[in-house]
Amino acid sequence: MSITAEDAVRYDVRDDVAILTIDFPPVNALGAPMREGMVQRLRQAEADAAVRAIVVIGANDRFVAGADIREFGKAKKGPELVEIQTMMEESRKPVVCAIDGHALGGGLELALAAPFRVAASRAKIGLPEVNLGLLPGGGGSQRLTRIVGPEVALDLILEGKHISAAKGKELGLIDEVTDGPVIDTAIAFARAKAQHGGPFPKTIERTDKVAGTDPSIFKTTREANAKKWQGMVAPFKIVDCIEAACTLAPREGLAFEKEAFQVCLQAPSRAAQVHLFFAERQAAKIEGLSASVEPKPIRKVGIIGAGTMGGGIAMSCVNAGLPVVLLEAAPDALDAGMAKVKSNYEISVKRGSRSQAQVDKALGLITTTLDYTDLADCDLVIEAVFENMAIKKEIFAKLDEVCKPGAILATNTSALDIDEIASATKRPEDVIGTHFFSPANVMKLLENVRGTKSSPETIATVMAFGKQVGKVPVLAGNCEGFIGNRMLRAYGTEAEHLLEEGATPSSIDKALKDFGFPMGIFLMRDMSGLDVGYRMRQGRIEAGTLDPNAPDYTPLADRIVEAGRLGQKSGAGYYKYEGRDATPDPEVESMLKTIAKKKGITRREIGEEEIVNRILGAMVNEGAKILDERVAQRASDIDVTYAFGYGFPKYRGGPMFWAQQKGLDKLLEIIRANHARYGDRWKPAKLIEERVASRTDWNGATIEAA
Ligand code: 3H9
Repeated sequence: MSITAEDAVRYDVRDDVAILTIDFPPVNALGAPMREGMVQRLRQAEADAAVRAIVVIGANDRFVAGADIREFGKAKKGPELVEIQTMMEESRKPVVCAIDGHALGGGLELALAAPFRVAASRAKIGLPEVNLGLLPGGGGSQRLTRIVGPEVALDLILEGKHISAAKGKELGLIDEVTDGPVIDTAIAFARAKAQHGGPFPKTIERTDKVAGTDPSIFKTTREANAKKWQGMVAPFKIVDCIEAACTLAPREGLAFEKEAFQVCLQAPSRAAQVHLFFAERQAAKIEGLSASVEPKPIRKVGIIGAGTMGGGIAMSCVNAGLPVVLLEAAPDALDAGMAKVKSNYEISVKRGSRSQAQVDKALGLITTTLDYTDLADCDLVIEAVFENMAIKKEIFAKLDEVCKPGAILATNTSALDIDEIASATKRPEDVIGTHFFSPANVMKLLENVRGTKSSPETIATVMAFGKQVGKVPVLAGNCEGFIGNRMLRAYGTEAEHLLEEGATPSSIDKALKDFGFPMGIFLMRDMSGLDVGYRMRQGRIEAGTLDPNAPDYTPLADRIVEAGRLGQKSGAGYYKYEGRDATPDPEVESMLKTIAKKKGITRREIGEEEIVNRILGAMVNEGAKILDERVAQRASDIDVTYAFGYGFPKYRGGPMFWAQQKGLDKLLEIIRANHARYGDRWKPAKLIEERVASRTDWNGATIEAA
């Protein structure tokens, strides 16, 4: 149902104050009806002889969440934001924005153009456009900089920070903060301003915080971040705009920002980041789930295993205020685990990311135990011991005995069969995978893995739990490696073949880094340690699911570990190390030559383009198979998995989005050529063939001819 301008902004008068209430669900974004409504209502208030002051407020405890992201890339209808801002700035009656919830992006820009702002203490404000590949394009880079100065503006806008109302007041962005109803404070404030009379302040004309700015801060910022921002457009343009706020006259600065905003809007990185914004929200939704299924409340979490993963998961829970019972098999393991948790917290206090009081509160929520019966009243228990099916089954059998009926029993396995683990209990409907990523207290992804018998309620609960602890939950099906690690294997295998054919660990890592990954695959493997993967391969060989004599088997990883090279921790792996500094190692090169010779491969020079196309092509081909098998609910879930769990550059939108931008037809050509050349590991996924034949995208929508 479309919303009219009159409904999007309501008009009431309380004595002599007009109240403009923005009511444009879901988040009061600056969509066309809302902009039109604001223009109409401001005119009405201006013309209303009974009105001496104007208050703008958002309905449903929200102010305005910014531009309507759904409008990007479409023809613009209705008035521009700037028209509303000019009306508020030029009004003869004082305009007060009453910020009750979020004032973000264009929402804060709207408020900054009003002469006054009051906020509820729970309100959050910020200019997070950078996360969408954009910059504040409604005057935010100019007005905010003029209020807080360039140093603070660089920090707030480049990081896309949401700050509290109290912090906003400290910085001069908010005039008054209240714990009571913000509408009452705003009305009283507006009345006092009307009483006092104009002219009212215009933020855009302030110069006190920008005069005499040292221009070197902009150069230093660009240089310091050049690597981090590689491939992105918005952060560089943000620095330019903040500099413009310090050097140009108000209207010129606004014009400069408008032009820079257009550049960002057209950049492919904007489309990619907006795709991820919606993909992240979509990922939380479970297809086919009846609306009557409610997640169970999670008030206490049990964690089994105080190793790196268990400790990190415990930190995620207590950081969100959830009490944790941390269980280990032996006292020394428990002590070592808690020592690691404490040292992680000490580092965060030293860095200033947490206060000592916050850390004390978090640590106070952890109870340690060696006794399974202490898990009896937990709503959710997460097992995070090492990857051994027999041990996991033993643990789940014990949980079945001690946990209360209806408790969710979850495993943090990264690859093992959830159904087999569930079979150790008499309640497989309560069993599910909750796969965290290391370091679990930092990484955003939570890959929840549904077993064949996991109940809808169990699935809904772990998805809601993910949000509760600040993660980005994605739902995967039960297969070896689920979504993330199954694709990682395809990608790793291709990288290993490239090595045998003539690439080097450093040439592959460089190509991946240039593509935008924070680090290449071989450096990453060296960092995590090579022995775990080796043991897992040996297990698969013993179980008969992996054949080391198959022609496609790539033995370098085994040879490296067998030579005592376990990665960074042993001083050598795919690279050799001086501390943390990696350098290419001729010994690995000679291992590769031996392997290639044995396989009859003539090694050759391999360029970056081929490396990227082969690695990403293999990854997407596997992704399409995952999608076809319904292991992932939708292509965008795979993008979310990779962007939040595997370092896939967000400005490229994820592997499936990348493939679609490149053209599924072009990708299929590459896959077919590789299939002809390398055989079955490149067998094209049926889904890609179908999509190309029907000229549709991953979602089945028709692709318009270019
Ligand atoms: C900008 O402002 C550019 C300007 O500088 C230029 C001006 C000229 N538009 O997150 P939720 C939808 S760029 C359209 O689950 P929460 C969202 O997709 C913008 N839709 O809720 C979801 O839909 P669905 C700068 C939007 O309570 C529903 O609302 N602003 C928008 O957890 C609920 O969202 C931002 O970057 C939007 N702007 O969190 C803020 N925002 O139900 C982006 C949300 O169909 N928004 N939706 O899945 C947010 O950060 C969060 O949504 C917010 C609420 C914190 C507001």
